[in-house]
Formats: sequence, structure tokens, C-alpha cells
Amino acid sequence: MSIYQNILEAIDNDEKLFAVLIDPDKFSLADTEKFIKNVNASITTHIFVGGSTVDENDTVALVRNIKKHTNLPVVLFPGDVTQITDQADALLFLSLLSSRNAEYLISKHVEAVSKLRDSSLEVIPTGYLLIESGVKTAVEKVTKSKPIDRENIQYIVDTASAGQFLGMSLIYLEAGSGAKQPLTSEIIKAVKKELKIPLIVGGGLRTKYQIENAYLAGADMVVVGTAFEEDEAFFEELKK
Ligand code: 1GP
Repeated sequence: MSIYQNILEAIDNDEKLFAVLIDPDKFSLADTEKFIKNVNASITTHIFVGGSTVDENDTVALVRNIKKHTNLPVVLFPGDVTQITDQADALLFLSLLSSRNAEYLISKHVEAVSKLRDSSLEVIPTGYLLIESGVKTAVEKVTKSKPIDRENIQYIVDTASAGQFLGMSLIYLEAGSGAKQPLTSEIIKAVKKELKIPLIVGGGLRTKYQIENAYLAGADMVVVGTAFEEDEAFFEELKK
């Protein structure tokens, strides 16, 4: 079964999905075995790998290493075409729908095709929306695009909905890595109400309470990166 089919099935069974995001730029390969041991023993259902600024060969090395220690699906969440490797299981083919910068709406995607044509990677079309979070995040800097105003909920909903009409398989609502404030329940609820496709929520989630709130508001999958980077003890906190 494909990873996307698995996601749909989990949602049908009322299971909540949880992705740990590992940024190759901020992670030491030597820590892989220990970190993945913690991941395996946690509620994690998916491992996401990607970052805004990653050196060319770091992603493939990290993905290979991760795969040695887990059977969980490894999904690329790339900041750039150079982060695509068929050592992973799937690729979130992200279009930055909140942006008006054509590079991240379509250009990078055309560039990626030569890498994908003969690859076994499962490609999952994903509408990616960056929402303003109180600080200028790496996504904003790298993509040179403005996030959507978090007060403008109707515009956020309409953007997600446009992604659905365009045929995206997933919507990823993003406050940005290390965001000061995660997305509010109000935003998540409003977007979820409009969607028939799965909703991923990430950015700035640092407590179990915030994660539970995101699920309660309608997130089908929650993504956490920074909280684990800052302190691996967060795996223990999640078990409580
Ligand atoms: C970033 O949504 C992910 O793209 C995760 O964000 O690093 O803030 O957990 P954090």
C-alpha cells in the first residue's frame, strides 16, 4: 500500500498521525541510532527529512542512516531540489501556495522532474501554506515570500481550498520551524472544515498540550522538529 493510502486509511480509522522532522543541517549523523531509537519507541508514525538550507549530499547520507534503524516511512520535506533522494520512501511535492514567488509555486517542480522520472519515490502533491507566526522564519527568508496574515482566516481557508481544487493530495499548514506561536485552533478548525483531503499542521509546537489541541482542532497529522532538536527528553514528555 502506498504511504498516501496508509495516511487515508489511518484517518478512516480515527488514528492520529505524528511526524518527527529531522533537518539534516541541524542534525549530527553520529546521533542517528540513538535518536531513531527514541523515535521508534514513541507515537511517531512518519519521519520527515528536510530543511531550508541543507548541503547537497547531507540528505541522502542522513536518510540512508535513518533507514538502517527504523521501519517507519521516511518522507522528504525538501527545501530544495537538491534534497530529493530516492533512498527515501516518499516526497512531499510542495507548492508554496501562500507565496506569489513562481520559483516555489512551480519552477522548482519543473527542475525536480529529471530527478523523479526514473525514481521509485512516491510523489505526494502537497499544498503548503506558510502562516505568519510572530517571527521571520527560515521558509520566509529562503523563499523570499510573505506568509499569510494569521488574522485573515478566510484568506487562509480560501488558499487551502484553492489547493484542493488544484488537485493537491494534502494540505500542510505551516507556522514555520521554530515559530514563536503555533497555529491557533481557530485557524486549524476553519481550514479543516473546508477540506476533504488530509490536513498536516506544523511549526512551533513545543508541548503535549499544543499538539493535542492541534489534533482536537482537526489536524490529521502533526509535525514536530524543533522541540526534539532542543531537548530529546520531549519524547518522554509525549508518553505521559
Ligand atoms: C517545520 O512544521 C515543521 O517546517 C516543524 O516545525 O520545527 O517548529 O517543530 P518546528
